[in-house]
Amino acid sequence: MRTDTAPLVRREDYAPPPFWIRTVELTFDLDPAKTMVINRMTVERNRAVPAGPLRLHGEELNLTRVLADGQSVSFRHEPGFLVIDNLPEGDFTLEIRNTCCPEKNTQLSGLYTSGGGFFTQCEAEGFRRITYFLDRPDVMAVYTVTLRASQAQYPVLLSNGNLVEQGELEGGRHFAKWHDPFPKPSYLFALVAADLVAREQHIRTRSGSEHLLQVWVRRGDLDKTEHAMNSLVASVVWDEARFKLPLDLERFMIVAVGDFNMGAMENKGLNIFNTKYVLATPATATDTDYFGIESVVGHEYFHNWTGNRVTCRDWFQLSLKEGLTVFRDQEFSMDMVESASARAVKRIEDVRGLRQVQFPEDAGPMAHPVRPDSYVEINNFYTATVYEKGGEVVRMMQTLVGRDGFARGMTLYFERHDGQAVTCDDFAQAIADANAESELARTLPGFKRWYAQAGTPRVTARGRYDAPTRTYTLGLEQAPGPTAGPGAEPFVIPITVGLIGRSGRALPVELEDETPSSATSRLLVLDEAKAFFTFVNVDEPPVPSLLRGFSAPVVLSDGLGDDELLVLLNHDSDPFNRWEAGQRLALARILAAVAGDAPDTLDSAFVDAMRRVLRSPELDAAFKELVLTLPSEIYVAEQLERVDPQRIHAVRESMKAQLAGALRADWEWAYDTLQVTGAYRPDPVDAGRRALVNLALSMLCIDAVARGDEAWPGRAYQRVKDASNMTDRQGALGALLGSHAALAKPALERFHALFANEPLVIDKWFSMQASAPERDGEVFGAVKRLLHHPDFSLANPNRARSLIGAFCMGNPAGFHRADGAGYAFWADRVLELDAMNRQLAARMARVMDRWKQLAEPYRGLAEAALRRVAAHPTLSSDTREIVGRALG
Ligand code: 0A1
Ligand code: ZN
Repeated sequence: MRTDTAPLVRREDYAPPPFWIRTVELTFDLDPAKTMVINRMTVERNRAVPAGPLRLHGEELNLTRVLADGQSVSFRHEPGFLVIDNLPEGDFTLEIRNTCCPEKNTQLSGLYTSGGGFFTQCEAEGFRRITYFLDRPDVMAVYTVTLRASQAQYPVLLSNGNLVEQGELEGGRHFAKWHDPFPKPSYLFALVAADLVAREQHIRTRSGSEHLLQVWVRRGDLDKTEHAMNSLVASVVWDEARFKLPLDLERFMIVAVGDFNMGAMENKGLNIFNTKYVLATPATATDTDYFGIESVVGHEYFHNWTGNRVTCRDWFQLSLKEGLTVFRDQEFSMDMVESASARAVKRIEDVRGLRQVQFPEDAGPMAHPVRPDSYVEINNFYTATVYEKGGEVVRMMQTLVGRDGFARGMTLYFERHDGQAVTCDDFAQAIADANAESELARTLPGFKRWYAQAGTPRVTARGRYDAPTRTYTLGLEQAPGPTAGPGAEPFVIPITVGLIGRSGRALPVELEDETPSSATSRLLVLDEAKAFFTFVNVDEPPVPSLLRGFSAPVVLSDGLGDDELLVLLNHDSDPFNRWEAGQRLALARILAAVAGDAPDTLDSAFVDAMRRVLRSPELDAAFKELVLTLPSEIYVAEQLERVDPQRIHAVRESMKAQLAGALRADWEWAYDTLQVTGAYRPDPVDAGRRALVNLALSMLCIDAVARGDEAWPGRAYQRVKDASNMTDRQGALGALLGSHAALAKPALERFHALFANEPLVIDKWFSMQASAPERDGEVFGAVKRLLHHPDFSLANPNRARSLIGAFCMGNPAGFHRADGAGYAFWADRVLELDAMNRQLAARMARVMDRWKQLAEPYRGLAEAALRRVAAHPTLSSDTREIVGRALG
């Protein structure tokens, strides 16, 4: 067990390994209490570095023997390592035998049991919990794996690559032998032994090769795998079409497991998934779940090239695979929809997520560059910065070289690096080299600062119109975010801009000395601290539409007032900025009321603008729902130096109630006219209508409860009982909870009774209660009671997240209590979790990242809770790193 003495690992200390492991033959005798592992490796000395002992990683293992070239050798243990000093000269074989105990593995890292089967999770450093190894991503080997287990209990035996042999053994046992022809790092190893069934599909790729796709689940879940399989087929087709990247194995498997720390894992040819991202039927999964499955299936599949064929040299390069693969899965989801509007909706949702999670991370104690410089526990760096900001960095590259140029860059990247373990620099270099004339190539050294400097840059824009010369001069200035560190240098910031006349006309965007063009949108590149751009042939004072499509992960301040924002909301041809204008109008009002500078009554200009959006015949329902949803409490808090979560909650709830009342007739119209009829289809058009109808229902319930009218809550209750799909059923239950309707209680009981045997739906049941708007401590009381509910278990990560995560992270007003009881609850749960699953505990600990921003009495109480956790004598290094940084 790692303890608080775990050392800091630094990027600058990277050194190549003194040995390579070229092949690995693993034999497992699977037993929940004592699994035996035989590990035969061929080892080569790395002659490029000085000779030294072989130091193999190992954690919670029992070693039974070590043979080098068939002879026993002496060895010693150091914390976390098996050290062998006297090895044969030259290359040799090494055989290690050890045991491990899967049923006691509550960390869910390494080999563990779940639902009566065996599963593995080796990223980032789980392989060392299975056997002794050079458990680092630059050591790539070819694996042959033999699994032996009871045939009755574990009829299905899977590992990476291709099945080469299987058969029966004595004593009711059987075996399967798998061979993966592609050299891979140990973190991509996987095995599964369980009683499972598969949905299968054969596909022929463009190049004519045949492949078998399988989605393995528990018996009884097969009817929930159609969408995952469709998503997998679509992913294979898309990667070949867009990037010419084919499926390279005869067989590609997805396996679903109910106990999993993360979303899913891209093990070569054997992806292991959290059930949440596999199982769906219209009755059990929402539209959001369906889209989540599509994107995670895509993400893991796309890793086959970006991560597996080309992997990371060291864990500091994690974004090499994660940022790039997030970008690819986002592009995939966008390419899956037909309309430009649906693409924009996806972009808005992605940016909303980035701002809600990554921006706060980048401003707080866990701020780190996309390519971090140091860590104690690498598992703590699977962050929104590495993933989502990393994805934005790749997106900016595509913006700077164009879509075709980016595809060319990808081709060069694979020509250069297929089969290698490389760095973020190698990737950026390949994209730039394939586009020698591009803005990326011109600015590459500066562009790479996105990998090196933390913090969200601030961009300030000021425009001046000159009527006599019909010119508009835009001044752009950048400043690094406060966490960028001393000496931060300017970023290379692509800013897509348009100019709009007061009547909504798109104006030309020609710069001085350019050949005239009819374009109404263009790219500016800000690569210095400050720059001016002069637009010509501008007939009227324009409203600038900057950072279209959110072309860079920055905070923009453009000084636009209400009138100008209304022009953008009503007329911008860029849907992202149209949505943004609406959010900014709302945000300005919330912030003014929170500060006490304005009453929390909404003005008619804002209400009318929202009504126009809701009633617009041109806009899609999905887009309307995004505009009409007020900025979240967390996003509001991020705009403030001192945060009073209760005040933010009160203001936002009051404004929601006003929008509910002022637009009552419009919500009724939306509810009545936009219902989706016919069979459930998880497509963006239907999903958008369901989202807007559900928003309308929740607004109508809020307004009705305030007026003492029972009709709308009655309708919502009816819908909980008889909705034909989970999106509508959950929407109706949410409307009752969100309006504090008396019918919420019987509706919850009904919901539970209907889905008592569906764990993923019971997760929703917990999380909806935990994230319901707080009033008089009712939600907190319910959460404490739910801890003792027979369905609750801290050991199952999905369930723990659905109650504790949903409350502590998703319910600011419930959690931040003036008596500090929310923080005490958090501390107790983190300590309980830490003793069984340190990765999960460390994630829950992140809730307190922004405690220093809190106003009193919250701040002092939060600090006390953090100190209590930090003082715990047996705290894991994972959680210690998080609370240590928070207390900083
Ligand atoms: N590479 C996976 C995510 C993942 C990372 C770590 C894990 O265990 C600590 C598990 C999964 C992905 O990006 O999907
Ligand atoms: Zn990933």
